[in-house]
Amino acid sequence: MSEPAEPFPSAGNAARDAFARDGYLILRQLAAAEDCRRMAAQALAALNPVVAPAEFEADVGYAGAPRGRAAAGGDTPRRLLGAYARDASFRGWARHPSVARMVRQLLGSADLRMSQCHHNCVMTKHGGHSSATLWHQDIRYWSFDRPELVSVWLALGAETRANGALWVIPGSHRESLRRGRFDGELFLRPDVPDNARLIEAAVPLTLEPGDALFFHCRLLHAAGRNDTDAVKLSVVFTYHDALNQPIPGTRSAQYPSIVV
Ligand SMILES: O=C(O)CCC(=O)C(=O)O
Repeated sequence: MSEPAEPFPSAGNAARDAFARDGYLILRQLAAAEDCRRMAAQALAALNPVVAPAEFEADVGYAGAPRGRAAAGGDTPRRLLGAYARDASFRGWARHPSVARMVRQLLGSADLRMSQCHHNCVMTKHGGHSSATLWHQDIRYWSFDRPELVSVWLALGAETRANGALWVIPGSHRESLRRGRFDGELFLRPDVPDNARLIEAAVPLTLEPGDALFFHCRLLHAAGRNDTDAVKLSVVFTYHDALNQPIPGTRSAQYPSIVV
């Protein structure tokens, strides 16, 4: 795994302050081009035929998703799961010193862990049959002592509004949101006026290959469909401090976290 082309920018107060204020931070060109190519090649090779474990468009239950695997587009792979176990290129990125150093600083962690239970995947958003992802916080289905986890989303190719890039609501990780603002699946209800006001502040994120987005597990985010012909590939891993433990018996505790 190569070191980034540019010396890693130290997460000084400015970066930490920006993350604390906005709930996310983008570091441009953090991953080397060669590492991105290796990960993309691995992901593409695992798409046809699909190498398990994977999640399909029919499984996600998002707005507009096909109703079953037999429906048109239902068997389109949406996520290649278990990325860490798939190839050394993913393991190298997950534990890359640049990633680890930044996440440690953002979480104030001296003993960092990577969850094998959440994200740990390659998002494979295909043109044609991809569904939109509504506004949500990742922590909604996660169970830890404290809602203090950071995910790192690495773009292996360009991410734009046309191919279904992420949108975020800056600062939303600091909002205290009552249960009634979310629907049964814990997506933000756009019909609630306070939510509509929040959503007005949303910004689209444009990423180039090698750009890494660090985001808080409470940050509200959403994403569009991929309306291009090319699959969009993004690698996502999630980190927590060793003292912020998954709750025993929950999905968050299904597999041990990896020491970073
Ligand atoms: O559809 C997307 O690209 C976003 C996925 C996402 O937000 C998630 O898995 O938490």
